[in-house]
Amino acid sequence: MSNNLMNSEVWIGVGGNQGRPQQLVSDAILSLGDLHGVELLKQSSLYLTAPQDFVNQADFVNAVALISTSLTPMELLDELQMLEADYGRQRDKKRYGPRTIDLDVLLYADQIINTERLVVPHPRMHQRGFVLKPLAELNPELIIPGQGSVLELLSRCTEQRVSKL
Ligand code: A4P
Ligand code: MG
Repeated sequence: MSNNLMNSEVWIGVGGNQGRPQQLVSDAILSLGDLHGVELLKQSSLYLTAPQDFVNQADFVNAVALISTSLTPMELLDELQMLEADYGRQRDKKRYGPRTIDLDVLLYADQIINTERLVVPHPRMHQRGFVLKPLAELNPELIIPGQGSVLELLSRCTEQRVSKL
């Protein structure tokens, strides 16, 4: 049984651009709340976003969720990766393919984590409108440790297309 006093607030980034991404992103957020040791506190609107980094692919649907969890960061990563696998298998049971759902640990309370498997704050979140805009929707005061306020960081991403669905 989890002890509420031990729970940490964690921001999760959710994205996908295959299958029916709007449905899958909504479902994946609800699935977060079904995980043992996780409570879903808030979820942002869904956003249609231009692909970043690898631009030659379909638009993404992105959102963020705020959860409270008694899981350690590594336990949480394990659970997120299992959820990603579940959603990937739903899309195409015949073969492995690109994942339909990407679940990233954006922030874990105020922790700084630098291990081979897990880097928190997520190393690219501060440059990504598709993360910053939904974060700002839920908490415009939020600070990304070592980077600055979400609103200030978002003001540098104006060239990235991010529109509320
Ligand atoms: N890992 C390290 N830190 C973390 C963390 N904080 N959260 C490791 C989650 N995982 C973390 O991730 C690769 C490895 O990162 C994991 O095994 C884990 O141990 P992955 O999810 O398997 O692969 P990926 O997502 O393809 O790679 P990566 O580097 O995480 O890519 P990004 O940064 O997630 O970018 N454009 C739009 N518009 N919307 C998007 O959602 N997403 C990407 C993927 C690119 N462009 C996009 C979007
Ligand atoms: Mg990822």
